[in-house]
Amino acid sequence: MLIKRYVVNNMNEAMTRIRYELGKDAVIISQRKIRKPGIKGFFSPKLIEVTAAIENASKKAKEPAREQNNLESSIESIKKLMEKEISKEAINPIAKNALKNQNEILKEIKISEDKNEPQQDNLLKEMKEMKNMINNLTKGSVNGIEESDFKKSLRNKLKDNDVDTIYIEELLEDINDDDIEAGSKIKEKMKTQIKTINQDLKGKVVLVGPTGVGKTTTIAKLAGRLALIEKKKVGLITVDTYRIGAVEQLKTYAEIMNLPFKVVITLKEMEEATSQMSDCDVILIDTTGRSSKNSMQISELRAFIQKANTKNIHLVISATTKNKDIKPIIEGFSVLGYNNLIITKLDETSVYGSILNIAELAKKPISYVTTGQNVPDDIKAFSEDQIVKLILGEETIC
Ligand SMILES: Nc1nc2c(ncn2[C@@H]2O[C@H](COP(=O)(O)OP(=O)(O)OP(=O)(O)O)[C@@H](O)[C@H]2O)c(=O)[nH]1
Ligand SMILES: [Mg+2]
Repeated sequence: MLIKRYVVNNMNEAMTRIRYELGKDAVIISQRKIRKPGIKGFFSPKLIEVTAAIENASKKAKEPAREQNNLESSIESIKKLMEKEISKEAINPIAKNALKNQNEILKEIKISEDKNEPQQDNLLKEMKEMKNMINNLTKGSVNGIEESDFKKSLRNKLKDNDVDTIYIEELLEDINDDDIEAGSKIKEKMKTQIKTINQDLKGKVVLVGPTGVGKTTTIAKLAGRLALIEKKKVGLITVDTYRIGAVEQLKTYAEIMNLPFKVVITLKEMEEATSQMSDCDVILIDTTGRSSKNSMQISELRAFIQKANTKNIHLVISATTKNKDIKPIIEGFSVLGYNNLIITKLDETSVYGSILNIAELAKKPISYVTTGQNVPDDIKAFSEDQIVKLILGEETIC
């Protein structure tokens, strides 16, 4: 008995192929719906896997004239198949070599055919082997191309999205080529690497981070949301006395929103300011942008944060930060004991792998992301799912 498995788009296709290859006596022994392997499978129509069998597979071989015809048509169809395969742009080198060898075999067969050598049996055997090989090759190469291309394309996609190589390999390590769950597995793994936190801000909240990442703007956005939308009592403090105009920036927002505002220059003033605002539901504390390389400045900042006496510290970092700059920032600011991340300027980039790199290195949850300069609108508490979709290019920031 000869049993063969076909993966087809519909039953018509299956019947045609089965009749052609196994003859009219073949019977279908099973059929089931399957998906294409890989992430593409999720978005493609289902395929049908049909298994057919023929009771006496050698019957046809006992009919020489018919077999000769079959042989000729097989050679033709194999040649066509091979031409088609070879012309495929994305064919992998292993498949290409195998097909080249097949071509050689075909040539030999053709020569012996031309010489009319009495090698029918050998020829038939060789043909059968070759057909099987081609079948496997075609099957394997289609899947191979698709799957390795799928894995390759996923790797490239993550690379293009600036995900660090080390995390790409981590994401792909458990993914098999024929893994129909690949897409969801990658997403789930990403969700273990990126955590978000949807918190109800209260008490003293400090924002720290490198210069120009959007700390002050983010404080203004948060103040707007908390005071104007959530109707909370909000106080603003800035220890930003370093940059000319920095105080004015937050002061302006405080005035527009009619919020209490204090400038803190000394450690003592920090204590005083926070106790004067003790009736506020939330006190948002803005800090001077610092270079993570300047440990003196960071230590100075640490002293202010200690005085503020809070554990609610957010590291603000831009999504546009170059990969190699992320680590020094994450590590440089770690002495401040930040426990959340705010990732800014998502609107300034079209690739979001940096978010994964930041989250992986910091091992802290993302509390907010900011998506533009508008106060108070351009701030969001994204879910893990939304961030993963951004990184995979399934969602964009409009
Ligand atoms: N495109 C875009 N720009 C932003 C975003 N957040 C802040 N900005 C802009 O970034 C610039 C710097 O913002 P600031 O809030 O002053 O940054 P900072 O971190 O307080 O800067 P320093 O106090 O100097 O360290 C301003 O022009 C902001 O409007 C954002 O989410 N997207
Ligand atoms: Mg500032």
